[in-house]
Amino acid sequence: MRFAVVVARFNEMITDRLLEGALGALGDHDVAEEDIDVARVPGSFELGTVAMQMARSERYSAIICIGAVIRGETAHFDYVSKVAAEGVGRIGPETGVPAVFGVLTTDTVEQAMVRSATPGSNRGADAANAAIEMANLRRSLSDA
Ligand code: INI
Repeated sequence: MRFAVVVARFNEMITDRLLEGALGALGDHDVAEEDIDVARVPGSFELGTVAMQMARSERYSAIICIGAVIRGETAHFDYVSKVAAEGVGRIGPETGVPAVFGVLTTDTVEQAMVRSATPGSNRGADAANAAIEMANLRRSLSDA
């Protein structure tokens, strides 16, 4: 199985921790490094575009999307998180390739730190585990 990981650079301190968690979980399931491609995008707003292109390439068993949208003071949070969720959410139904949402949406940096801890509760690892589960399910259903 091959996996793509699309990572937003915005809030990189957090998304690096989520990426580390995702790669750790893939490694724990014996996914080899050469079977993982990592693509970086400017922010969570752009995740869906690149993840869709990677899904359509038919090279991947699943796509893992990683980002961190932190509310702060502006309405930007609502626009970015909505586009990120809708963009990633379309990919599975439209292409048949599972795309999972490893995007934190938090009020504060502190909350994002807690949800990207390693070891601990790491949303990137959770997303990778969901991707593996979906990839296995897709394979078993197409074998049936
Ligand atoms: N992108 C994020 O991934 N997280 C954020 O919290 C964020 N905020 O708050 O602005 C953010 N903005 C950038 C956005 O994703 C796009 O890269 C940018 O608007 C260019 O399209």
